[in-house]
Amino acid sequence: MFCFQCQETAKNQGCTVRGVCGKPESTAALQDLLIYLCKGISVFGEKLREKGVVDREAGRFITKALFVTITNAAWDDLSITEWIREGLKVRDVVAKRAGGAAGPLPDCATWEGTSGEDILAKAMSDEVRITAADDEDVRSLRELLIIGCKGIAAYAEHAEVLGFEKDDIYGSLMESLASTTRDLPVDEMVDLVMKAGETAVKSMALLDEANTSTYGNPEMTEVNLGVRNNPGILISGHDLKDMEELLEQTEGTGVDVYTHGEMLPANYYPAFKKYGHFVGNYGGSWWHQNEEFESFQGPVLLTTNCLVPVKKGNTYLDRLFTTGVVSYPGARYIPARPKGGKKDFSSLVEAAKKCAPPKEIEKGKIVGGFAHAQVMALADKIVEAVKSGAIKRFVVMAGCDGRFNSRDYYTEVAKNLPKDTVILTAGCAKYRYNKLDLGDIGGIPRVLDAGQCNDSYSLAIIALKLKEAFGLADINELPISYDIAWYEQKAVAVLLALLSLGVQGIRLGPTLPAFLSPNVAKVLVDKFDIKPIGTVEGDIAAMMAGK
Ligand code: SF4
Ligand code: SF3
Repeated sequence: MFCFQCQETAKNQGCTVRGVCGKPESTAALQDLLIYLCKGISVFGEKLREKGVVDREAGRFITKALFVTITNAAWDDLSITEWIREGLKVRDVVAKRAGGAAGPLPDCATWEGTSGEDILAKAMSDEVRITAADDEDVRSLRELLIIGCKGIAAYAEHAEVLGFEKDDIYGSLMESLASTTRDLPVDEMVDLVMKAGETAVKSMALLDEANTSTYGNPEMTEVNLGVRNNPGILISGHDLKDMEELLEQTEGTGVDVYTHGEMLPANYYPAFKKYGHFVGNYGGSWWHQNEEFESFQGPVLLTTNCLVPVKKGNTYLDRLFTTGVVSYPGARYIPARPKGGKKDFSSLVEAAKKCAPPKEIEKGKIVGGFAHAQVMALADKIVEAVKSGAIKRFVVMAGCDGRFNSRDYYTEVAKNLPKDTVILTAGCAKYRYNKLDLGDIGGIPRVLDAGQCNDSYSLAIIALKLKEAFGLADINELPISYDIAWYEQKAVAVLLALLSLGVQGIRLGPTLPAFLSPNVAKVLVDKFDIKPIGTVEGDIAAMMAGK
């Protein structure tokens, strides 16, 4: 196997035996094959696009399939094999629509396999992997593009679930994937990566529109961290449609609902806040789940990443449920909603009724809900605070959390930033500092949480609106620094989106991605002044000096 898609990859080079995340070789190989197949579908999708047609079914399949390959989502080889079988059918349909082959086709567009053995044998062959390209810069640019596409796909999939789709997002995913089957000049590959940044902005904007028009604008909210004395269901991941249906189906059953990890921002939406049995948030970011799912004592539902392997000795596997792109051997899977219908979460409710209430692990409240509409409602106050000097600087610290101690950096930056700074955050990176008491500036909390990682879009909108409010020509003239933490592939899409919006000088940590070859890293440094994080003191001093 070879996988270097996340920040925790072995030796910051690549996982070759088993993932640091726990991903076994067969799972990694099947995920590679699923991507390979998406490239094959895209080859035909491109032929259709030349005729001015975007195949929506193919677009939908590709968004889901790429999402399946995101870190910490799909762990069940049987389930990934089913996705591959489904992909082969989708490819056949698109190939027919495209009028079959004109000219030679790459292997990803033609190979066939039906039995589990055929599929696994193909998955284990080297040709399906990114390492099939010898040149490290080619490999790096292709991987950067595919990884960016995974993040775009995840956000596009969430929007699609809510009925929001754009052909140009699907088209751009197919263009990107098909491009990796051809030998292209480096400049063209760099252009495709930049274009993926634009598509990332579009997909986050679309998801923002989908979320806010369906559930209302997130609003400033105090989220309860304690527990009540009823059985509960814990919901994690990013899928708000699952949240909606779970809340509906648990109402009046005597079962409470709590969020975990990246589902915390569900607490900020008016459509969810109205439920009396929606108690609050339980625990921290994804990598604490082995302890926190254990002490929760009730059913746990993973709607998307991050699900990590259940530690030996833990007892929650028989109350672990997955849905959507998530799968785990031994966990119960909630099937997709039938057309026009809803998912059926009754098995979770029944399981919850037999469980003890959650054990309390903390008390108190945290504040969040500062997506663009809420921040703009406070705009006068914020602009005034900047003009008077009460707020000297904003530091965007969005992104992911992760297991490594090196991420203490972000806690220390938050603690040591001068008191006249405000942290803008989104994504599970926030758990490194969202429970610290950092105070407020004239009633404006010093940590403004916009929501999930995709709500980094809100932070970009806020920056663009502040640029207008201050009458500046360039977003980089604002008193804003970017100190971004990444772990999985959505954060890469967010990064490409920020670059496409013209943001310069982003600090990225805790390490630069292993999939950036020295030459590709140099392009990003020269073009966008991206830099790795340094020391806490050094970085704070540099950021406060506008560097
Ligand atoms: Fe390694 Fe990360 Fe890939 Fe898991 S997802 S195999 S930790 S690079
Ligand atoms: Fe976190 Fe997995 Fe990336 Fe949506 S839940 S940010 S790591």
